[in-house]
Amino acid sequence: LPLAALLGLSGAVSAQQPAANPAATSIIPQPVRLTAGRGSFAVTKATKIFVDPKNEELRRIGEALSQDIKRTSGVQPQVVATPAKASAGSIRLTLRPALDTLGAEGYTLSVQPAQVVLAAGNAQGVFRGLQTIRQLLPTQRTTAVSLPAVEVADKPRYQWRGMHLDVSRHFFGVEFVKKYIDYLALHKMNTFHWHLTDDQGWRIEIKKYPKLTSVGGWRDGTLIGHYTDQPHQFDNIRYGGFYTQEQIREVVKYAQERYITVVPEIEMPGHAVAALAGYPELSCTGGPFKVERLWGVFDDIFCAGNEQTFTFLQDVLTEVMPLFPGKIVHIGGDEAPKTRWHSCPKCQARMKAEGLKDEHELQSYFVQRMEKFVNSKGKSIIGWDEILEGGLAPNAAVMSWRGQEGGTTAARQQHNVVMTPGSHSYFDHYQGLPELEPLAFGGYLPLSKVYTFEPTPKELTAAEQRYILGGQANIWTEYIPTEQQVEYMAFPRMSALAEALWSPARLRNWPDFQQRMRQQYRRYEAWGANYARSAFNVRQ
Ligand code: TNX
Repeated sequence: LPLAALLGLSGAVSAQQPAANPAATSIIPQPVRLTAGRGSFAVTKATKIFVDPKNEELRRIGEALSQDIKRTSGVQPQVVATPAKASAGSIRLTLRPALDTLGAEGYTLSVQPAQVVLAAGNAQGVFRGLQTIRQLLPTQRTTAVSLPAVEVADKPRYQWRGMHLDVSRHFFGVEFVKKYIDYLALHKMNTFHWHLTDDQGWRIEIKKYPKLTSVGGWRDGTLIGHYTDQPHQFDNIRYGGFYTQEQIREVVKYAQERYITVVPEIEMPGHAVAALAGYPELSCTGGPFKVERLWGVFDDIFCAGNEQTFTFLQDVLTEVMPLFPGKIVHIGGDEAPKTRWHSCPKCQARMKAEGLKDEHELQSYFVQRMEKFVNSKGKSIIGWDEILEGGLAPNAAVMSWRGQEGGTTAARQQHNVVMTPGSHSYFDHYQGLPELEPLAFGGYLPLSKVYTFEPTPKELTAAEQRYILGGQANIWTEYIPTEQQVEYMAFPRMSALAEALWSPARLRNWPDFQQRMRQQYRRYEAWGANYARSAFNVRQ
């Protein structure tokens, strides 16, 4: 089979092949191999979507495609289970064991005037391929829907292609979170990192500790304007919200149906003020505390000298883990000042008893205890790169945010790594000239820079590079109070990120990407998504 050849390194790519229909050359992220053909496949009233019999997943994917076609044409193709080969004149979604060579998410797509065949080794691959078909559809309603002829063979470069969302600093309801997951799916992303707890709000119901949400889920107001050393002004409006466990399950199922893994983050030991507001006995001083209205890093964190802290966090994780079928739990670990631990007799006693030489080693002890617990339940942890300090827990993965150095160090220690450097993947930073942009978190991250994001450090050996699982962008929401603003910060940068993480590095081509983005902007319009025009207009 010329499969290897299809995916071979030498093939021509779309960028060099002009096609009649711009949609055919405007796939984002750029597929591994794409050849524009002649003519197009016309969708008519008679068009059917054939799926392998008795395959519920393919049927669901077929129904999704049918809905899409209905939205553009008004005609809703019927989804029918039929044996192979009956696909002439129609669209077929099918599993082919031979395509396992493309990995868990690879697929092939053949659009010819006579028929469309989307095939993969498993349903997940078919779902990724569905996103390519979606991009071939017209972005505006028309009675004459057709797909440009094209041959695609495709698979992702990285296995972790993630987007994070901070729902603590500002809260976003279930409906928006689902929409966000849809946006990820459309970009062939596969991981949603849900930042559920922080100083300004605890957002997940824990039945054993109701005050986490009844107290920790609400704050007395929010800072107005930028966090500076000027006197602070607050709006004094009670603000908050949280997800019930039932809602969490609903979101997780929604993500699962889109082959997206949800990684929950429960912050420890730092960024814990909202939790401490409900349970001040878990701090070193005993409190009292109020849910934070300011942004930043706070001295009061979970007390490492207090056995109750560990019992509490294990209880919390015992409720959290069964809600998320994914294997990985994010335990935070970032920005934990050691001020309180330093002046806490119980923490000092613990350090002495355990032979720990400083508070960094105490944090390492903390994380290792939590890791043991999580591992005992068949799951593993990931944490921000601070968890390297004082010694990495034996099975922990590292999320490298303070540049890529932490990730590089972790990979050398044979630990899995997700790269999410502030320099290339912080979507809370400005994407255009700050004078012309809505208030953001400082930093300047234009679209062109996201496009150059390279998760694999050159200085690693080939063996070490295998520990780089992929990359992710983070949307911290201190200055992002609305859903529209989340979309504005996400788009168009999510599209550049998707290509950096999915497409082979050798196909990265900024002018060609910009050209394809013209069609992508039309897609944003069709989705009803808000996006930054400024990213397109200012210096890149
Ligand atoms: C640092 S990134 C933080 C967050 C802030 C973010 C703002 C990280 C692990 N911690 O708490 O929201 O900067 O860019």
